[in-house]
Amino acid sequence: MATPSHTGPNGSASDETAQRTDNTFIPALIVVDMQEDFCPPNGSLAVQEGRSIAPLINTLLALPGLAIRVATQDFHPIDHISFAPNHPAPNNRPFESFIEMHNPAPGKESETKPQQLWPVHCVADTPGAALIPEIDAGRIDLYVRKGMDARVEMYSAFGDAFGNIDGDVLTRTSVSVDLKAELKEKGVTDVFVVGLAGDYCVKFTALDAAKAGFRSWVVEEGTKCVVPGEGWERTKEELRRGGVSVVSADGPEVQRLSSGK
Ligand code: VGL
Ligand code: ZN
Repeated sequence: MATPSHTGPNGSASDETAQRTDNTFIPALIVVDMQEDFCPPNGSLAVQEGRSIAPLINTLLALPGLAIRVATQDFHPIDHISFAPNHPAPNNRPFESFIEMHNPAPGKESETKPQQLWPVHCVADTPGAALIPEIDAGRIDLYVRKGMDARVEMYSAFGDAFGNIDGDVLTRTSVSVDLKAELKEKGVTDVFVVGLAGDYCVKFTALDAAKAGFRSWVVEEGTKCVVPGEGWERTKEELRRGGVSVVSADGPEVQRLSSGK
């Protein structure tokens, strides 16, 4: 067979390899979950200093080299599996308790994962799910609402906790947009991720961007964590292991977004 060694049987590996190795630079910015419920002073799951990153995020949103600017919203039904009050005591303490979650994909129900419980947050169509007004929403090209299937957690904007992705039947009930398909359609090569929370939705979105074949970057000053300090240090190690680079807003990678070159 004359098949080149980097080409997978279905051709997908060659697509992704090509994107990583050529010099094309078509960057996207993903602004993750800059919502009232994740921000002080009133958010039900407020991340320390969460609101303080809005000015930097607006500076990034204004950079002319970006091909697409995406905002995600955690957008849960009131009976969502991650809400502590939806489970019986005593194992229903927000932040502390874990329950067993089943993969809702047909035929995969025996697959389970531990799921951390949270205070009720970002309920669809409530003020807590709104983007904070400090974010320059006029720059957003595409909104992704996620976590809409009550049965499963979805930290990443690309797929749920079991990796159900690519616009399959299940994921369509959990997320409003097939983000990988939208970015590929625009020819995106590089994904820059900022927002809340660094140790949850930013982390899993950036890891999934790398898995989807994009170069993936997290801008460190553009995120805050549920567990700052040690939690962020652990997260950075996981990001590195997953092929994601953590960069500074002052560094050359972000500088490149000024020109798009
Ligand atoms: C998030 C916890 C629960 C996040 C979402 O946006 O990081 N964290 N749901
Ligand atoms: Zn959530």
